[in-house]
Amino acid sequence: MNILKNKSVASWVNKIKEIFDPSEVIWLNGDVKQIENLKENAVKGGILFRLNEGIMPNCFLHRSSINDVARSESRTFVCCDKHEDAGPTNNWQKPHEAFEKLINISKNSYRNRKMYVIPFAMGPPGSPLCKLGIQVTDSVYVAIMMTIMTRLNSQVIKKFESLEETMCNDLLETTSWTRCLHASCDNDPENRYICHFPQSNFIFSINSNYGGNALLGKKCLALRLASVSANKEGWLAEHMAIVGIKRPGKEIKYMCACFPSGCGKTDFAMMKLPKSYTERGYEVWCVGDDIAWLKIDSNGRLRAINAENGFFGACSGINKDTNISLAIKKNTIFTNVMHNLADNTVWWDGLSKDVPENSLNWKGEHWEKQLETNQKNARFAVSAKNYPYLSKEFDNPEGVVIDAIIFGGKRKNLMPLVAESKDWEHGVFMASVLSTEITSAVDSNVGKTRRDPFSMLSFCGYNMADYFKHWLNVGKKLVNAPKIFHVNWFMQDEKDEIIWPGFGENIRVVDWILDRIENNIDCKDSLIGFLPYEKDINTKGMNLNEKHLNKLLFFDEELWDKEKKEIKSFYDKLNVGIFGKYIK
Ligand code: SAT
Ligand code: MN
Repeated sequence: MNILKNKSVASWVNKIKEIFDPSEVIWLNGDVKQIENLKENAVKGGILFRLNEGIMPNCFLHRSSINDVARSESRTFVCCDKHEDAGPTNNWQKPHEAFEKLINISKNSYRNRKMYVIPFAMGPPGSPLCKLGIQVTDSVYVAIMMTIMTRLNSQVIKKFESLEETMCNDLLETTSWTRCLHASCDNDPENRYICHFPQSNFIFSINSNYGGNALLGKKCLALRLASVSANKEGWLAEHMAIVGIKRPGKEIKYMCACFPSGCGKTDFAMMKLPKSYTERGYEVWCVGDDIAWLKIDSNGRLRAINAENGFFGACSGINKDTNISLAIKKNTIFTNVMHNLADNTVWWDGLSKDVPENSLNWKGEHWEKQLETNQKNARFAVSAKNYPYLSKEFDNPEGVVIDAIIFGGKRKNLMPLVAESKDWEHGVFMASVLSTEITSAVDSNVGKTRRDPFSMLSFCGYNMADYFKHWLNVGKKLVNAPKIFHVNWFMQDEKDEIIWPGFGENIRVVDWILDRIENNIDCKDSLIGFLPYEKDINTKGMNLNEKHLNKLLFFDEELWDKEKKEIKSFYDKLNVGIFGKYIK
């Protein structure tokens, strides 16, 4: 096998080598031994710490630079010829100007460093939606994380070989595979840029090694660039989990779930059912937790694949009673968690009641009780295959048929526990105004709502108003379109306490959704969509009184009148000229 048979790959990598001047070039091929070597070298270089082999086999801890702990939205750009193509929700720069600026900052920055070349696929290699990319980076941490989060194996390399490609002469020329150029530089936030060039199928990211800024197959390729292609080609690249639900005596039904961050998307994807449900034979299978690519099949049905190969999740709140904890017992890279020196393991908020006494915080300093912050955006990265309840359809190149799409935000009132959209268009409208209440005490906007359409505000690579239209167009082509639902797990009572317990108990709402899909039950009509009758939500074994249930299933039209005003001004900012009938 020789990937260099592909002329565009060979010429591009050569050019990058000339400009960045590394001491050595290392081609990754997915070989287990090679990855072990990389980890070993990272340990020697102090980039990774090997954790307790007996308790957490093949697990490592990494600490980031202290100013490189999150996605940098203000430094993220869509670089296309016309500003209006990026739309009002994206930062924009002219492609040549951005490219020159980044090259000037980063050229020669691989000097005395190794350059890792990572050929990867997003989506199963046999899938019609599969996309190929090559990431080049000087960070061994980023290279190792890429081997977890993307598909990297001999099948992928064969696909590169079989492409008939010519030389890549100009670095802004387009190629059929995505060029992902990453340089750590000196992690300087003032010179940090994450630039997307949709016309060139190219991503250029410098001065950050953080997940979404540096693992360029993820948000950059699989959402921002892919959403642009999807708009042109008639499919969907979405910020959604994919979950299969098995009910007793029935086939597994698959649904997509779309919740803005902090609303429990990963918990939903890896839902742990209450005992009363598992005893009756209910099962939940995870296909994906973050990014879904959806395509209309030859029968006019929507099918979804998970674009990724692993999970890059937040650790906070994970404890031994969650299903997620089963995925991260081995083969996991932890970033910015606490290091428990007593047994060389890791710790984060919520893992157990007390912070371990003898431990280092995320910066590697000895933890002292008076220090509040001990971890920073603590994360895990692990291959999907590590999760015991991964769906057997995970590698299915055709994907799974989607019967429902569930959108949900965090609202203390207004939005009922669950509402079924009246039709596709109404569902798209509801998703376009998806919103969460800002609860973080550090944010000066506390109490206000943040609108995050389709939870894609940070990830749609083109004009958001065109994105809504694209969703409407896809709906027109579907036969038996998935039903669209809106959920709200966060409604509060008069004492400001959240009424619904959430987590595994959400199966009770999913049950109603499946009953609606199967036409088993009736519903109430309302302005916001079809609502459940109280009797159709199973509350057996729950501590929920009738008053609370009524509140959860009630739609307040007075509040909605106020909301409509907000939506109008939001649409004005986005230049959305459709959906007028819903906000009259
Ligand atoms: O880095 S990711 O974008 O994958 C996760 C996050 O920070 O939201
Ligand atoms: Mn995400």
